[in-house]
Amino acid sequence: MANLTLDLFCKVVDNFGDIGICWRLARQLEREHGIAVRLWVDDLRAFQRICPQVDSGAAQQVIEHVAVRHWVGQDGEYTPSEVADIVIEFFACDIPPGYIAAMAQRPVKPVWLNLEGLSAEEWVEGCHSLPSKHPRLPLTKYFFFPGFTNKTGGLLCESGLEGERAAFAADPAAAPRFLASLGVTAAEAAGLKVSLFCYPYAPVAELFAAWRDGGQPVTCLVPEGVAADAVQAFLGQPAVPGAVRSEGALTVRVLPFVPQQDYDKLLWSCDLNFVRGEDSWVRAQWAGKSFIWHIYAQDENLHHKKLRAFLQRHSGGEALDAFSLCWNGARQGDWPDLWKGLAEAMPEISARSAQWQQKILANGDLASNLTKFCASLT
Ligand code: TRH
Repeated sequence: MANLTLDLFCKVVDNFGDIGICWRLARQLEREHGIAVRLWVDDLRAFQRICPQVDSGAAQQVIEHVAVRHWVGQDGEYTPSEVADIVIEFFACDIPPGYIAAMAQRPVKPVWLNLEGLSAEEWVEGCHSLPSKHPRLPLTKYFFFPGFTNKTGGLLCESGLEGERAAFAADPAAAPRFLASLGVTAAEAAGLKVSLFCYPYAPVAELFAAWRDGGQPVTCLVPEGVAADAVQAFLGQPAVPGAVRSEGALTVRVLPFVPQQDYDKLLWSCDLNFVRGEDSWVRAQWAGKSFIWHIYAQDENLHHKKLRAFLQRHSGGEALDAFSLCWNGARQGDWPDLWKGLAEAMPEISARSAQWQQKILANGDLASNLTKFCASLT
């Protein structure tokens, strides 16, 4: 795919997942597929949280060989020569009408994709790669769905990721060194290490109480800004990086919000990872440790259906399913019991993770599938 150009449009709807996914995809397309990528993003501050090199005041900048444009609005005229060979809109964000008009004027029309959100539900297979003709212009847009089966676009996974993870795991000093760089003490690192990334409405206080009163020492590492009310209530002080408190068997420590590449290392360093949304959820699956997913809430509890679809596909076992359903408010349960069940099941869950990874990667990774799909259309 060398010499191709690609424009990826990202509207930050909420939090960090939109830009997290687009940034990951942009880098991989450039690095592994030799495509000249331009990433258009409307919220540079959100981008800066996961990628500190970002200058939030710059209209244009280049980061890791990816051209980044601040997408400031829908106005503006574009010439056909400004349009890329491949145009991707993330999550049905409306790209500027002037840009679409220029796409239609291009002698060779660009490949136009709408990259959708990840779901384990079966209907995704029927919608993946479907075309949608523009009502007026000679353009066709294709739906590209990430997913868990060979009838979907697969999942984002860099080619070197497993090698990096394995090298990190093989070096006994790597995790302690990484955690120490975030302020975690040796005593804290000796307990069961849990990273916590969830939405504010997760039952964090209930889980903290179960850990505090349980027999096993637990160190819970929480990036700044996550579950801030519950964390602050436990700490009895503002939840700023470095804040720490132990009570009973539980220690809670607030970490700085780490750059995206370091977030993988945090997942690799912990025994159990609480993740959320889409991108951290996928990374937890590559990390090969037990994980609990907090799904992004939708109206009419639609997300509970999505959660169940994933749990069924993943088959992590009864304890994991029960804990996950209660964590997401799809069921009520007793937290000390739920935790006891999960803690006992964790070695088996982690042991099965390699099998799960093989299954979901059998179909190839999303960036490779996407480039193949684009090639098939030209
Ligand atoms: O932040 P999220 O909740 O993002 C999204 C958005 O809300 C989006 O609108 C919605 O569509 C989607 O969820 C389902 O969760 P997610 O997807 O896990 O993205 C978080 C990103 O932040 C991910 O790329 C990892 C990164 N991250 C860091 O870089 N450093 C950190 O310290 C942490 C905790 C996360």
